[in-house]
Amino acid sequence: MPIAPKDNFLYGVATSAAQIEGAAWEDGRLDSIWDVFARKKGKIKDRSHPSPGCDHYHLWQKDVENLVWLGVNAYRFSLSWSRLIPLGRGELNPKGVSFYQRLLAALRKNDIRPYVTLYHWDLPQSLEDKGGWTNRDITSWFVEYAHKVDKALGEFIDSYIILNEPLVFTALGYLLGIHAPGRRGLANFLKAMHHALLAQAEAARAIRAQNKQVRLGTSISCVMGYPYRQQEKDLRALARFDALMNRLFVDPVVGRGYPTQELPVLKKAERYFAPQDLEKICFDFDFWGINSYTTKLVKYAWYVPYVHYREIRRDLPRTEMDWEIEPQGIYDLLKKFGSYPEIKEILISENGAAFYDEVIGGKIYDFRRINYLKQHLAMVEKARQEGVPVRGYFVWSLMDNFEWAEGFRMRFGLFYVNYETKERLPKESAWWYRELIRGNT
Ligand code: IFM
Repeated sequence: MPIAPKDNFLYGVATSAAQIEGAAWEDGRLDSIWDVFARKKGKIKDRSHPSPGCDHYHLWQKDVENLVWLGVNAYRFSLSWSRLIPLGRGELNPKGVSFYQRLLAALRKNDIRPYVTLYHWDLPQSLEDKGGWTNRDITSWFVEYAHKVDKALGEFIDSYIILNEPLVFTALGYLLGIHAPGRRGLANFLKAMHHALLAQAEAARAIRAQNKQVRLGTSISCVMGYPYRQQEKDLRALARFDALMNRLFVDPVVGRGYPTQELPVLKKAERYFAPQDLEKICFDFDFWGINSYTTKLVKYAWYVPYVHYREIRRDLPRTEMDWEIEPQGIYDLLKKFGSYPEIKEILISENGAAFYDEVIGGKIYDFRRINYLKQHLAMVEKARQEGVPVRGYFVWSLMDNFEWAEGFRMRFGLFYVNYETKERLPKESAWWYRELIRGNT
């Protein structure tokens, strides 16, 4: 059963600046780490560059019209730090501010609540040149950015999402080097992880101090894991997987500390702690955003350093990203986080699927995406009926966009984007979501 709008449920869609805006060097914007990373050979699988994006910077009015057509009551998007403060520090760029003011005003006029992500992976390159997330000073850079943004835009914003998926940008960007800025090594990761948590809480406190109305949350990437066998070794492997994939950026924030029992390697981060850091990384968020796409089967593996587990491929349907489709995962995650007394409210801040989409006679028959969304929403509703405080659901994504290291070839959108003409076409899933929101499905 769809959730009736009268239940005050948010039906939204989500995007991020670096993935859709384009206009990379226009009106004062300067390079983010993704602009620099994507220029390096072999980093983006389809050899594309994020700079053209979907040209949302120029076509934003069309995109707001599409939001209105869909009937969503919330839109999650991110601010580009490099557009607002091109060198990362200093004065706000008036043209950048004006762009977001116009967008926010249009959303308000159409009764669409903005959920504004402050940081969705696009650090200004000049800050990366100073060490980026591995430099402890990022805490004050980020607070300064948050403070200025909120002064300029806060009156139009209902809710902030402070960070998007800190595990992904610290692990892929600073440990494995497969995302920007392409750095590697455990020490880099541990520093980036700790500084991201510090910056997150300090920025949230800075906003709270000057803006009492706004609601504050943050979004984490989550993957529900299941044991290969019901045996001690696999169950312990699963606990390590869960500590890394789901708890690492939650437990320290709610005052439970880093999950060092499961992952002793995290103790190595202590050398980067200053007194009171464990208190400083705590913040009592109004809501938590859960981004959930897939699940994993986990098996003990002694030879994998630090985590001692590996993932086993299951015979399940998969998306174009090769992610297994198992809707039960989103339900289990909701039950898991719903049982944290420190978590007051949950949003599914991302859920969606990439499939190969083809335009046939002006239409895109993406029935696999419709099924995916339907099945996941049903699980969200089940959890909600069982008392989990889940208050909203955001489809990733409003439109096809730059899927990071995959480039533009992975299409997650409800709207198909023709990258030659930048034309947006509603896929069948967009029509379906629209009907669902109207209560007709
Ligand atoms: O496109 C990304 C988004 O930027 C963060 N969460 C996962 C999505 C799909 O990979």
